Amino acid sequence: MIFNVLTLFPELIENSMNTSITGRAIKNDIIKLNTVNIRDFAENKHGQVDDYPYGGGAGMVMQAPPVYRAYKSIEDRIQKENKKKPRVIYLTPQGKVFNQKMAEEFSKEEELVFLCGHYEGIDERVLELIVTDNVSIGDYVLTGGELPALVMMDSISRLVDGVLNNKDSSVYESFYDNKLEYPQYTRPEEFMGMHVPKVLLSGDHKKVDEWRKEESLKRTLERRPDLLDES
Ligand code: 6GU
Repeated sequence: MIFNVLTLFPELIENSMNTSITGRAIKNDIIKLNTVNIRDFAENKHGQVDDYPYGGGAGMVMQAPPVYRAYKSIEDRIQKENKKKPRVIYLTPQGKVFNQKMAEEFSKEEELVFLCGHYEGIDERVLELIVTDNVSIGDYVLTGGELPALVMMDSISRLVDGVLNNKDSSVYESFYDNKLEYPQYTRPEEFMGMHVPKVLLSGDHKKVDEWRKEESLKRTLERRPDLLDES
């Protein structure tokens, strides 16, 4: 999987992605991160890439030409490699709300492009030209698309073969089968007078499995009953 990120803040993307599990996957060449600084494609020597909105109003708008040229630098490379045009994801609160099913779908692509906007957004014409998917990470407002892109890349990465090892196993987890994860315990067996559920110490794998399934369902009913309607 190659993640291409068009952004004004490449160091934010790189610092985060080079940390922890995604960082290990990048080191091991299982995923690749390619950040493209939109400012490098500015027309003027000051590197300005935004301007006042036509029609007036608050804030600044990112200009179409630098965004287009930055995107084109990725597309040209992909075309040379005889690969198909990648999906281009624009991070916007106006997009479809991201979920696990979308993460699974995106993880099947061999390459993705994330477009991160700032200020009051990006000139609509370049969006029309290059964006294939508008995605939001929830109903609240952020200052830019970088954190949403990082959220998406994190969740997509862990679905890519070889990113997780046994120790960070992904079989039983929240949203596996649209259910929340069961509670987990580790040593010590007693903490502040609270004990680990006896069944987990029993060594009876069948009983443990049953207990976990039950807790999973109980927890989902209590905390996220909306998930059960979806499945
Ligand atoms: Cl994807 N972008 C921005 N700027 N704000 C958001 C968002 C995205 N998703 C939720 N809020």
